[in-house]
Amino acid sequence: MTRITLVEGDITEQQVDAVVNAANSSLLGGGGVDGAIHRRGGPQILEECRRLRASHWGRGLPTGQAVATTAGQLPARWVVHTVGPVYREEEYDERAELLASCYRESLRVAAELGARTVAFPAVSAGVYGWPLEDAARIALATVVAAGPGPVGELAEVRFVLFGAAAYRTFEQVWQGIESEGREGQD
Ligand code: AR6
Repeated sequence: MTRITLVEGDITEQQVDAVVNAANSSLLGGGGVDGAIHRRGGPQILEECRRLRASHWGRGLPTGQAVATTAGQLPARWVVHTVGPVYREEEYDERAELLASCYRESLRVAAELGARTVAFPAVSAGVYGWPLEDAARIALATVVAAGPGPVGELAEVRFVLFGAAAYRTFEQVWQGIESEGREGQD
């Protein structure tokens, strides 16, 4: 069974096998989580990202996909870079599917590497403008639905929320999902 946990904190400090980066298609860095990961992880991560751009991902990593590099000097072993969609109400369905894909693909890549513990930020919920509560619902529901496939081999999927408000939002959404699950069993 995979444990799903929520913590308030900084993803760059997590003692897990893989941390997920909310990157952009260029894979060459940015602000938010991406900036923090490259800053704390050091230049090795960017070197590997450049190699990915020079080889398989010449046109950049498409939205909804995921790819791994070293985690450099972070406590983790790997960074799994994924590209979330920019929020756009008019194209909600397609983009929500891409956001779900970020979680599924990141879990698949992490499981393939042999990771047992994975930490996620709230992908797309910062610069990319996705409303936090909805981002939380998609994130949690997708990870729950992904088991017992790739997630079955993972001991823990941890959501690392930046700030008390983000943590509370995830916690409320998670309680809702858990109580629906319990009702479903009755
Ligand atoms: N640890 C955990 N969560 C964090 C941290 C951290 N150190 N820093 C920010 N957050 P964002 P996006 C939260 O903007 O919306 C970058 O420039 C933040 O409060 O990092 O997917 C990339 O290069 C928010 O809840 O990612 C892309 O261009 C969540 O992480 C673009 O931003 C995601 O915010 C991606 O935008």
